[in-house]
Amino acid sequence: MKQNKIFSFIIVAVFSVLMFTGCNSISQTNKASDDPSLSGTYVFVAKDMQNPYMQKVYEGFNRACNEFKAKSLYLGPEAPTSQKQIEIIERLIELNVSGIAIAANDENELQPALSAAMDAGIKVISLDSAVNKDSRQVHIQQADPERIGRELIRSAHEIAEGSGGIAILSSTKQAPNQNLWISWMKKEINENPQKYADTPIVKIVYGDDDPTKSASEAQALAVDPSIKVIIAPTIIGMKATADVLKDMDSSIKLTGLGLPSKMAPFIENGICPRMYLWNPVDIGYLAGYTLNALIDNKITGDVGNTFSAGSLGEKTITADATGGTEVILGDPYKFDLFNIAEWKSIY
Ligand code: RAM
Repeated sequence: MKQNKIFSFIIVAVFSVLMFTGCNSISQTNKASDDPSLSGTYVFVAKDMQNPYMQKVYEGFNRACNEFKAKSLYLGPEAPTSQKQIEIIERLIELNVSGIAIAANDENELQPALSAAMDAGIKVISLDSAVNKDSRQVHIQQADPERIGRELIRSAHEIAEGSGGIAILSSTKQAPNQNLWISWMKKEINENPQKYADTPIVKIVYGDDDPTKSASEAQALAVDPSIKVIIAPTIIGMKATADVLKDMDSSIKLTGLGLPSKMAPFIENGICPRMYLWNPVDIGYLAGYTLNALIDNKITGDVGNTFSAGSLGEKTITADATGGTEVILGDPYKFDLFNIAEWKSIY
């Protein structure tokens, strides 16, 4: 394991130098003898590298790669922007990696770079936050987006006891996964106008998955008298909002998608009566095995393909809602006072 850590460090160091020495130096040294290629390497490109959720995804991705003895690399922007992800993808093409798994900061803007990667023979999947169907061979879907969106708004409605404004503190304005979940929240309300007549969505704000910006957005919501419940469909927004509501001794309640390890105190003190998530480590692990099946030509990414995903067992590729394909990890878990004690030490 130690050797693998050293190897990963060297790879990241090499990549960092190549990233910042500009394109010319890569093309000039791109000779067979001293080609700094990363061939054989599986890369997870995060929304942003600081996010603890993304680090847990990589933990699973790396575990899978160790099991089938492939090199893995963890990369991503400092802040969740699509431009930085494009730059990373372009470098990875030059470095001749074998596969890219990406949590996208935009559904469509990555398409030229990811299409170029696939044209160069690199296998491409998205996970957690999908690119459009033409930008990848398959998407790793943590759970049914419709189920996530509807569960979150129903939960907020129940916590509000049927009356009071609901605010959403999301990630970035372009985040494909959060925007899909929010669209299902709105659809649930639009399809049930009577039920939600007194619990409308009164505000949607964006914390950019930045703890500081999320906290300042939460402070503004906390003084809005029309708001009774906040939904944060991001683990960064959840933790930042919970801290603010506690510090301000607010009566506003919180639900959303949170890491049990970070949110346990707020479930125990009642600020967050319940929340949902899935295991991010399993997402990364499943992504690693999916890439491996593509790279080894065991699957093409088409509907009906089946493959072994290590300790997760046999998985089948199904149609997604956009005409593309996906592999679904499972159902979202609900975390509350009755089960948080067992989960807070797991992830
Ligand atoms: C943040 C990210 C990620 C999302 C989780 C719930 O970590 O926005 O994409 O899936 O929250």
